[in-house]
Amino acid sequence: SEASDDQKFSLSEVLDPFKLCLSENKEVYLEHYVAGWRGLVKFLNSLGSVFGFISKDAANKVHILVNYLNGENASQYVTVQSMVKYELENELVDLTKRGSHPESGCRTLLRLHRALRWLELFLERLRTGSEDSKTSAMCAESYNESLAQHHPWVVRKAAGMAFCVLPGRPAFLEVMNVGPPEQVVAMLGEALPLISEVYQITEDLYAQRNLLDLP
Ligand code: 1PW
Repeated sequence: SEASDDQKFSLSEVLDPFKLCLSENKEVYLEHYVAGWRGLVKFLNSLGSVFGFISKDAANKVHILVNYLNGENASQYVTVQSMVKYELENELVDLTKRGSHPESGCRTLLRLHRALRWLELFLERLRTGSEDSKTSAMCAESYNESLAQHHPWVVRKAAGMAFCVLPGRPAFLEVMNVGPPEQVVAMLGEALPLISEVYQITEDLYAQRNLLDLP
């Protein structure tokens, strides 16, 4: 709700949902995936207005997926696996060029999936970095290794400018609102393997189905 969005962000709002993402047979629950992204959007908003254009796009995509989760075909959208199966079998995905399904669950999730890799790389750098390491550089490096490859020049430029104003590591860890730095590092160490697994399972699924380049 809007009211809870005003409250202070805590890193657990991102990490807890990703911890709940995997079912027993390693399927990815869309509900928790989307909840993790909701937390992330809130986090990006707390970093200030320069992150607005970044969080706005992520928020739009979250919104699209929430509509599927609550829509008339909700039962098809329980896991990423069931979503992919359902949308492909019913020809609800534009496979080669944009057409009548510009907001399919598959292509929408793919954008968040690519961005999740950025997050994973960035949080790993944050976890292992020293007190004086530059978050702006860590953020830019992670971005260049992942999401940047999918962005046109103008977006890369704008993202680079946003990274520049990130606070130093101590202040950054404080914004995460978990406690002392050691505690943030411990929390990241616990959650990152799970984020990484969710990422890899989604990546394998999309690769198998030849969906990694959806327009
Ligand atoms: C501090 C750590 C930050 C990690 C969070 C990652 C947030 C990712 C959001 C990036 C959005 C950049 C601007 C939007 C670009 C869109 O064109 C692009 N969206 C994404 C998520 O890459 C592609 O979506 P589109 O245009 O094909 O609908």
